[in-house]
Amino acid sequence: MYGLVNKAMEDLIRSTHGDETWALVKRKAGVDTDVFLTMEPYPDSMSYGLVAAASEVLGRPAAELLEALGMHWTLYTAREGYGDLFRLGGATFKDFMLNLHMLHTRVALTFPKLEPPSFWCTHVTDGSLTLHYQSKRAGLGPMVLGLVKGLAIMYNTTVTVQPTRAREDGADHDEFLVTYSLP
Ligand code: 1MF
Repeated sequence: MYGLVNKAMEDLIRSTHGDETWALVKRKAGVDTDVFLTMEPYPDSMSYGLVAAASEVLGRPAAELLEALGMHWTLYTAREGYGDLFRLGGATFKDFMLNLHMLHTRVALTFPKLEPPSFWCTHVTDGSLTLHYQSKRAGLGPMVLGLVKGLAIMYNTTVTVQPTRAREDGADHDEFLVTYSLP
């Protein structure tokens, strides 16, 4: 994954637990990269390793950290200069959900090493939708939960999100029931 993902994780852990803890996490994960480069692709195993190490160091389940990382991602990327992406994504939370796939297709055109997941929506009403998420990467469902919650904050919308089908339970892909109150 692009260095931007590891940087978001670094920013989250350093801001909540400090520089020392982050140094420990990196050491435990066997990562000796000093500075992650935003535009450089890194092996997925490095990001998974960092999450596993953080889980050990902080004594919190990996799923909880992934959710926190997802929430942080929207705020972090918006702050780090990808705000245009969010403007492109739509004026409301619901529009953004509907545009998620287009957005990744757009980013992937410019950054050929991006391996974007697929997102699509069904059962779309004024107050709810089913979000479908399919990825070549396993185990990142909890991150998607956090991503949706982060977007809710960004769009100042009250949102609930519940996993309804999971790949780890044998489903073909992950599904979430998302409800929202229009701002
Ligand atoms: O393959 C990748 O490197 C990759 C990196 C980030 C693929 C996807 C993403 C974004 N995605 C992270 C979870 C991935 C889960 C999976 O692979 O199964 C979050 C997607 C998302 C979901 C809900 C709401 C918003 C979301 O993201 C918006 C977004 C998407 C992509 C970027 C920023 C915001 C992005 C921008 C530049 C990137 C990488 C991602 O990398 C750069 C940066 C500078 C120069 C070149 C590339």
